[in-house]
Amino acid sequence: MQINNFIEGKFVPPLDGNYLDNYNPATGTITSRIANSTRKDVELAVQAAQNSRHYWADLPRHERVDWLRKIARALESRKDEIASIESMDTGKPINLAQRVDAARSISNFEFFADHTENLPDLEFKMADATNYVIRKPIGIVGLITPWNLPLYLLTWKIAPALVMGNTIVAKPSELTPLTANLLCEVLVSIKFPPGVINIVHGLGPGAGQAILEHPDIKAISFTGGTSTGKIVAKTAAPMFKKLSLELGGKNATIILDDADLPSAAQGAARAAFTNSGQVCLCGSRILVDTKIYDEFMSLFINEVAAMKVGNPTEQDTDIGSVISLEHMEKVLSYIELAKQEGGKIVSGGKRLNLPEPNSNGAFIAPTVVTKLSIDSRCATEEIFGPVASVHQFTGDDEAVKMANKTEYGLAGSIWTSDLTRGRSVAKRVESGILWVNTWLHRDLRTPFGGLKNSGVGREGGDWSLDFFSDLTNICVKED
Ligand code: TXE
Repeated sequence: MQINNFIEGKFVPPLDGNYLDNYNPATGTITSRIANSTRKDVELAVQAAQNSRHYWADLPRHERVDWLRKIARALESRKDEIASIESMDTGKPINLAQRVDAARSISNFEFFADHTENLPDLEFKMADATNYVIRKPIGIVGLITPWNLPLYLLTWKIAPALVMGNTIVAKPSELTPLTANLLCEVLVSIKFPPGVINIVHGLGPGAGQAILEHPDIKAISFTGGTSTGKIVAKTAAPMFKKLSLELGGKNATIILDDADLPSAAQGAARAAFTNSGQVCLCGSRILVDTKIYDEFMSLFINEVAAMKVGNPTEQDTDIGSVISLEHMEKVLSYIELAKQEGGKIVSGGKRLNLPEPNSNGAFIAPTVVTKLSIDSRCATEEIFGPVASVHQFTGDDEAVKMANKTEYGLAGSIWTSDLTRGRSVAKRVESGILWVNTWLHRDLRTPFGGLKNSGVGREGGDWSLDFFSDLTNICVKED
C-alpha cells in the first residue's frame, strides 16, 4: 500500500519520489510506504490551500456546518475500518480504537457543527455605541499531529479550523499515516471542495519544519512532545504565527484517605495504562495517602494483573503494543533507570514475547514501580509508556506539593468521597485539566490544555473557535 499526499483533492506522489516504510508495531511487519515529502510538496499544498481560500472563507457558515456533517456521516459509514486501520497502525487494542479513536474522530465533526450552528452574535453595548465582534478566518493554517491518537487528534483540529473558514495543510505523524489517508478517501467520496484540506506526509524535520516555516501559513496547531514543541515555538513565534501547543504531561492520580478504594484502584489502572500509557493525559504518578496505601496497593495490583496484554486484533485485549520498537527501547530504558534510582518493580517490568503473529511486536507488560523518590527522573520525566510510579503522602498539603513537583502541568485526577474536598485539592494542582472520581471523561465544550511545559493555549469549544479565527471588533457610534 502506497500512501501519497492529498493535494487539491487528488492523491499525488512526493515530487522527489521518496517513501518511508510504515510498520504495524504489534507484528513488526511493513504495512505500507508513505510519501517522504519535502519543502516542495509543502509548497504545492500551500498553493492548493491558497487557491481555495476565498471560496471556502466566503461560504456562508451554515454551508461549512453542513460539510462537517457530511464528513461525519461518511466517516460513520467506515467506522469499523477506521478502528481496524488505527489499531494496525498504532498497535492499540481494537476495542479501544473502536470506543475512543473511531468514535471521537466522528464526534469531533458533529460537535463543532452543533457548536457553531447557532453561535450567538458577540455584541457589547455602550451608552452611545455598539461593539460587534466578528470571527474572521485566519487563512491557511498548519496542523501537525502525533501518533498516539492519530485521527482523533487530527480531526480535533481540522473540524474547528474548517468551520471557521480556514484552509488546511496538515502533517500526521510519519508513524501513523493510514487513517489520515482514509479521511482523504472520504473527502473524495463526498466531493469535498478540492484544496480546502491538504495532507502532506513525511518526517518532522522535513515536511513538518517546512510547514512551520512557510510564510503563507498563518497559524500552527501542534500536538506532540515538549521538546518538539520548543522547535515549533522557536520557528513560528518570530513569524508572529498564532500558536497552539498541546505537549507532554506527567500527571498525578491522587488517592485521598476517604476514597472509594475499589473504584479508585480501577480508575488509577485505567488512567495509567490506557493505550499503553501513550496518552498525554495518562496518570503516570499515583499518589496515595499512607493511611490506605496497603489496601489500595493490593486492589491496584489486582487490577493491573487482570489486564490482558495481547494481540490487539482480539476484542478482549486490554493492552496492545507500544508505537514502535524504538519507543519500546526508550520505555524499557526508563524501567532500568527506575531500578537504578532505587525503585521496586512490583508488577511487569519487561518486554513480553507473544506468540505469532506478534512475536516481533513491541509489547511491554504494564509496569508498577514503588519506592521511587518523587524527585527521581522516572517520576518527573514523561515516559509515555505503560509505566506508573506509586508514592505515599500524608495529608492533602503533601499530596498537592508532590503533584506539583514536575515541569509539566497538563492533567490529574483526585479520588475522594468528599466532592468539596476533591474540588479544593483539584484547584491547587497546577494543571489545566482535573477530574474528581473519574478520568478522561470529556465534555468537548470545556477548555483543554496545559500549563508550564505541557503547552500554550486551549482547545475545545469556543477556545478552538477563537484560536482558528481572527477576532475583530467593529464599534459603531450611535446618535
Ligand atoms: O512526538 P513528536 P512523537 C510525547 C511523548 C513522546 C514524545 C515524542 O513524550 O515520547 O512526545 O513522540 C512532528 N518540525 N508525546 O515522536 O516528535 C512529527 O513528525 C515540525 C506527547 O510522536 O513531537 C509528528 O507529526 N514537526 C503527545 C509530530 O511532530 C515536527 C503525543 C509529533 O511528533 C518536527 C505524542 C519538527 N522539527 C507524543 N519534529 C501528546 N501531548 O499527546 C517532529 N515533528
